[in-house]
Amino acid sequence: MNIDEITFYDRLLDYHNVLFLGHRNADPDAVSSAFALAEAFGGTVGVADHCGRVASMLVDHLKIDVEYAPDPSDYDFTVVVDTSTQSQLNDLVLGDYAVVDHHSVSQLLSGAQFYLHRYASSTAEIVVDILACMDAPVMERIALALMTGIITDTGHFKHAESGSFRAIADLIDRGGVSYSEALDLLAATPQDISMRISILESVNRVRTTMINDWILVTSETDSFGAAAATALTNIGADLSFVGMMDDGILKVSGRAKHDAVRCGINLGRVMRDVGVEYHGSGGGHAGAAGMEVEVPGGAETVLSRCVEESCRILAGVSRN
Ligand SMILES: [Mn+2]
Repeated sequence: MNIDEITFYDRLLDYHNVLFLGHRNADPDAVSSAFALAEAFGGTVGVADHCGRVASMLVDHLKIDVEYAPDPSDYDFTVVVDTSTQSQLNDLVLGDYAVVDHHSVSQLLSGAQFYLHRYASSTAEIVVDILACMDAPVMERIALALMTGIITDTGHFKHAESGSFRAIADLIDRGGVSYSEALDLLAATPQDISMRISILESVNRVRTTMINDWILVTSETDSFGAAAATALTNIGADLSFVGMMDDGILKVSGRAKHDAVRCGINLGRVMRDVGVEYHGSGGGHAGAAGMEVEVPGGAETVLSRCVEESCRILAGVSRN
């Protein structure tokens, strides 16, 4: 049964010894949602296996007590947060449980005692509403945690809805924290040094093609190809294709700026078509896609084909 915030609060008061459980490789949205609810209702914060890089930093910095891979049968009730499928919980067996989630399709709802499920850019935004209707005080640590959940799940507000900004404003007012504190917290996340080196080296190997006013680039790297492709579009390319050779298999990551997608680029299709040409496979979204092909000769010809295909689409289009 889908219920509203106030009913969720009422129903949850019936339970003691509650586990608030986030998905595997937990992100700040999952950890902060579980943490805020556990503090407000009393209970334990758990994640299905471990925390991801940013969430780990959050847990250390805010000194959040987390149970890793807890056994739900040790608790009277579990509230699963920010999780839409059983596979995201690995093989944890849920007893009686509720769900708080924002994913559009959620397979866990049918087995839940009750759930609070609605479309939002982050689960943290739903949690902010629960705290508001409880009239619970929002401690500084909780406000900071939830803000990082919202910031990261919205891609630093690129995919934010009006509710994301309202929730942030609410946390600033009620938590007595500033937005810049949340940004500082996120900036403190150590970046993987090998990733940074891979990205920097991929920049060094860039080959540039221009058509009309579009800039297309290709590059190669040994690892972190997707991160390198994203970085290249962030520093000026409209389209980027980064190849990674591994044992005769070439993996290509492609990224396109919003403008290029608006003008007809669909990298999912480009990757699929070029992938088929080389007897491999490819696909994905219009702005982010990948391909895997077997090429004995190296990456360059395949990357050039990706550029050629994209140029064919962009040939008659200028961005204005
Ligand atoms: Mn989320």
